[in-house]
Amino acid sequence: METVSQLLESISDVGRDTVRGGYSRPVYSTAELDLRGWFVEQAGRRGLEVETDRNGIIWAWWGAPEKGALVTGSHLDSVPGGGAFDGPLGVASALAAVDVLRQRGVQPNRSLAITVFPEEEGSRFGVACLGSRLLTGAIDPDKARNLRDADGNTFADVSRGNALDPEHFGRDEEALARIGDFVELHVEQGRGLGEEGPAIAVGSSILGHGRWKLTVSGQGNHAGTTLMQDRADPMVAAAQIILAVQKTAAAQPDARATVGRLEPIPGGTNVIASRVQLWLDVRHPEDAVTAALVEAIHGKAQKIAAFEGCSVTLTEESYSGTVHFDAALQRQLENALPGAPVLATGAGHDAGVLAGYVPSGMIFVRNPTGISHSPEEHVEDDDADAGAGALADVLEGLL
Ligand code: HGY
Ligand code: MN
Ligand code: MN
Ligand code: MN
Repeated sequence: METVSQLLESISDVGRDTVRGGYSRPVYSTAELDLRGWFVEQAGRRGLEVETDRNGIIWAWWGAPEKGALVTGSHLDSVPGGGAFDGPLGVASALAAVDVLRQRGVQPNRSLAITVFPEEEGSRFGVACLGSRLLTGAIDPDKARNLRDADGNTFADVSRGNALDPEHFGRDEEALARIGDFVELHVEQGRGLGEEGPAIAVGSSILGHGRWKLTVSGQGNHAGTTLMQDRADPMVAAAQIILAVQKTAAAQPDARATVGRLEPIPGGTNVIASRVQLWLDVRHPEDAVTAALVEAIHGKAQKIAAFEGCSVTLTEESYSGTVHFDAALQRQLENALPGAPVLATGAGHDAGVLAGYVPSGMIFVRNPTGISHSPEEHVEDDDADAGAGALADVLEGLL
């Protein structure tokens, strides 16, 4: 029986990013497809029946596919330069938990499925939790089909290239009915679990979060022939906007706002950009406050752009309101894990999308660095195994 660490070790060379460090495993990239292949092979070794649904979600069944099953899973795609655990820890722990349950001689009263959701990070097509949003109908299939990656490929075309028919994307009543309860194990991505004390926590809520794109348009020109006073440089406006984002969020308790991605166009060293795209990630427990923050940022951006002789547009890419997990299921998780702290998370998850449709819950495993979406994300071997044991305890109580 392999430990979680051994399972993760077996994929530790897949999708390494030698430029950024860490891992870059965009959905349907060679790396993520290799991880999908690894999962299918691991599931096959355990005699789990594997199928991929019309939205690209992989289901590995212990027992016949049926309504009201117990489902656990996570994702295999990553952010650019991400850590080894965000996503794969939940999938590897689910495989290890099946081994533990079988070793305990557990005879399930209902089928158990392990799921792998595509595009949880939204790193390639821009919308996070794209697979679970399609499954639940939380995103319009047409919008999903037309999402484009940085190379201009549509999600429809890339999905078609992976044996899916994008015309079948959308809410899947039959698949949703199969989820009686959903539990996701995930690496803790903040400092919620310190070095001392319990290594496992139970999730209670997910902070509301959204993504917006700001496009600042100026006058593209030559870096050498354009006098400073004659410029309308969108990069100069963008720099001030990023500062305004930080100041606006820092002044609002519990708010978080980030510009993690910025693209000058055309992006030449000796070229004054004609426009700059910035992607904004704003989060707060209250949806109305998030909306007010975005409005304030947009207003400041318009003033800054005008001062620099530029203009700015803002478009919403995706939004998920604050989610509280199913109270009864959360209590069952707490009963199965006596002494485990209860943690609200600032990170989005497929469990958060599903929480709006089926009983959904999460458990978190200690990350001693408290850093995530970075190569520094870490889980100690013992804690990883404790996580699989905790997941087995939780699942046993629900089977
Ligand atoms: O962005 C998030 O919170 C998650 O990691 N997708
Ligand atoms: Mn993540
Ligand atoms: Mn994740
Ligand atoms: Mn020239």
